Amino acid sequence: MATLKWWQSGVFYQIYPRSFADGNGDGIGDFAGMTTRLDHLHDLGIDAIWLSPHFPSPFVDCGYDISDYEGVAPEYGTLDDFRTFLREAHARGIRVVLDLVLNHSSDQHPWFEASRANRDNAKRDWYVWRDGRDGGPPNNWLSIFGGPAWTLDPRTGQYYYHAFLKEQPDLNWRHPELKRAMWNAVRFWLDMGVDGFRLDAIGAVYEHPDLPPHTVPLSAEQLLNPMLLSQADYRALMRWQSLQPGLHELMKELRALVDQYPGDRVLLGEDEDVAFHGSGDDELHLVFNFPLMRSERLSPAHIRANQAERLAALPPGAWPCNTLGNHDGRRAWSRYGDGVHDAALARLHVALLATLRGTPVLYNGEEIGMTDLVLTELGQFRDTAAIAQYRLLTTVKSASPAEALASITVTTRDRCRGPMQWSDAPHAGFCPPGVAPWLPVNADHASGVNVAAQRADPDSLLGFYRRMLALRRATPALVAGDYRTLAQGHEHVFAFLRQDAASGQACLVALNLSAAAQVADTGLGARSARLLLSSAPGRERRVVAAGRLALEAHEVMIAELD
Ligand SMILES: [Ca+2]
Ligand SMILES: [Ca+2]
Repeated sequence: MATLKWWQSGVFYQIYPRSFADGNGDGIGDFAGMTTRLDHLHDLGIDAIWLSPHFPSPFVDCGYDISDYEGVAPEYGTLDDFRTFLREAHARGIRVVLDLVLNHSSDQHPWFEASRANRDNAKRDWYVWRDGRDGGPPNNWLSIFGGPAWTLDPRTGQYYYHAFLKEQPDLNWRHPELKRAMWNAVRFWLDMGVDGFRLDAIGAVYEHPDLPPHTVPLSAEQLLNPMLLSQADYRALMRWQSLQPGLHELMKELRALVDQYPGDRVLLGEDEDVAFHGSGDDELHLVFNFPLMRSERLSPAHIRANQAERLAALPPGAWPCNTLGNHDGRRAWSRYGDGVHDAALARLHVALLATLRGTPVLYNGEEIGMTDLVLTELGQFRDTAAIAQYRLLTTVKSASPAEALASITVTTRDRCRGPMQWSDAPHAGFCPPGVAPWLPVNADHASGVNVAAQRADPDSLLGFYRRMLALRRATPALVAGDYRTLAQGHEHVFAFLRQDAASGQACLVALNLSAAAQVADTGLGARSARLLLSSAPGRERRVVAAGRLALEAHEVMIAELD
């Protein structure tokens, strides 16, 4: 295990800063609040924080529209508050990884304000400007959030390109000055001591310079929201707007920059394409295994197929990275639950992430079983994309307000961005009583879904997360071991072996994803194993017959082979 880097052996935890902890009592999360809650993360047993964007932003796309790459959003505090947070995290052995949005800035970034001022401005070509055609936009490209990807700027009579919202103009990465300015921002944070970056939407960085139109025959209705298309249609639609030549060279360049710093700074890509590992170790260190998430239920067949495909696809030297939730999707509890056994399933989810080969990335609130936030009035929504979708539904598609509200309630990204639930106090202890939090707090904080209640109860989900992460930390086979599936054809039990050559340790992991007791033949014969962890209450047998596992309903069983 000694040869592994911290980002291989460690557990990552994503914080959505606006919703984590409010330190100054204005209803918005901030660095002062995050700093006071670092002990929770230390006790949880994580090794690194990935912070969603904390930069100054008009917040049109929830912070992913940045107006200063070297600053801190005033509502989150000051650079000094950031430095304090970083120092206190490091003092607890926790690394800090920032979000890096390369594709676009805010339209209120001074770079764009200069760029749009006139055609001769030195920063004109830091963005993607083109003349219109036949009285319309330069071509038929679409924004990933819906609508045309081009917006006319009357001041100079040209269109600018935006892969996302019109308030997020794309940066032109073919311009050397722009590149230099962004690399300076990267160095600014690395010099301060941050431990790396999670790269946002990297596939969109370059677009085809000749602007070939897309030729996907889709209905006007389908084109309203490209994010709802099938993977194949979406890829075809975005063929000239994503994954263009030059991207891997750019990643290599960024990697070389990061490698100039000591301490194994890390790059984690918001992309599932293993090509971003380069030859294995010359582009990004980690690339998310998003296909694992892409299932309504986490069945043994789905997980086995995912692992077989994923591990085979990684280039030599590349390290896997698994996650089940983030700031864009649904809460894992709600998404993969069945409405009946959700508490047991949540234990299986963290056990899966903590025992599969690769780096686990957790999402804040998962450890206490936070559920999807259900908003009931349009005025509560903060997700601009959802509000835009509501307008679209009620105008273009003639939906009633109630129908449109019902639709966006289940698709909005706000559902997983509710304030962290610290206690059963008003607003779950996120912000003071009498202050309105920026998004409503889920009512279930009053019935046990909070940190304080679960800290006091070793049998809580939080207690299980802590046991699971502590076991991972103490067990070389679970971190460094290779991976071999057992009981291959079992419909309900996902079982596998993690064997670490260096320590000689071998661990058996068995996850019963069904609500009934199961027996699984592992092919390990008469070997015995010593139980390290079980989620079944009162499991007394400390020795397990490794060849034939008897599992209780939804049991997580981890045992070390003798
Ligand atoms: Ca605040
Ligand atoms: Ca771009």
